[in-house]
Amino acid sequence: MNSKNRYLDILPEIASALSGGKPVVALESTIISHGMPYPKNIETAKRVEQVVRDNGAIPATIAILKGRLKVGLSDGELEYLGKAGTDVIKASRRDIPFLVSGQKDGATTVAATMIIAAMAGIQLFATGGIGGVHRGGENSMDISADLEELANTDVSVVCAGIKSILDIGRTLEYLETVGVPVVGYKTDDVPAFYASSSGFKVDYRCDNPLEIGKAIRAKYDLGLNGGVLITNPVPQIYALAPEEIEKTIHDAIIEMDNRGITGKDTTPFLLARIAEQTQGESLETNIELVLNNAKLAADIAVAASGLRG
Ligand code: PSU
Ligand code: MN
Repeated sequence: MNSKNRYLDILPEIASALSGGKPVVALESTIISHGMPYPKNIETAKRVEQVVRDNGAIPATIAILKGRLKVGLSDGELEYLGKAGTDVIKASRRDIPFLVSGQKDGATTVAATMIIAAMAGIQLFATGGIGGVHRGGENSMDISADLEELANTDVSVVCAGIKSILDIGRTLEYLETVGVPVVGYKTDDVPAFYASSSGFKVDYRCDNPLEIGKAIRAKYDLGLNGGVLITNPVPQIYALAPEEIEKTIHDAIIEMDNRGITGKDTTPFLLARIAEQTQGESLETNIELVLNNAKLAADIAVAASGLRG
């Protein structure tokens, strides 16, 4: 047994899918604990898993529980994380060793989920939004560990683009520097999470899942470490008007600065504040875009499973 594997608990259904070369899609847990309020968070997590299944892949929601790296959660474990919310530690790369050695719980960010997915042999992961270079990041140096993880760990991530609580331009520059291709699914523009376009261009546009699967396969065959970032615009009917959301985000950032909120607390604060200010409209958009991403990730995983050999 690989020494990493002794820290991993992979649900039997997922382990057998992986050993049989069947498609598996990883899902994160910070989005459950810190990204959405209870009980919508748990309801959404379950719907996301169902969408993955309905599209022919096996879902693997990842978290750290009592120091164990969990690949696949029971309903009880999911409920626990959803109810505990921000009382659970938001776990990124730096947190994993201490949670494991201290037998603690952690909800995994994109970075930490990628690490654990890679240990389990999962190559594809669906979420809503990734972390990036924060606005003002040129001074604060607040750059999410998600970006370095995409640079180094062999897991590709489907997201709804770069949220404008971040500095979209600098986030894209950073990804370019560290060699992460940004793909647009059926779009030339990088989507902006709540809005379907940011005005920035993607590196590569792909119009079908197989094309994306082939590029990922080529990257790994060539030993080019790291992930591909697949950006998938929120369906138009659920998109929020850019001007409107921009104003809400702007006000939320001012409020955050006034309250002195920094570091890992910034994204959860902003998401909650924006949901409050839009009377839940942003939350509905957030839920719909995650479901949309889960479908695309499953489609890519299914297409990629046909490429093996
Ligand atoms: N964006 C969202 N919802 C989220 C997150 C980002 O729309 O829940 C979470 C993800 O887990 C992401 C993390 O990996 O926030 C990034 O946090 P930070 O910027 O502190 O690295
Ligand atoms: Mn940060």
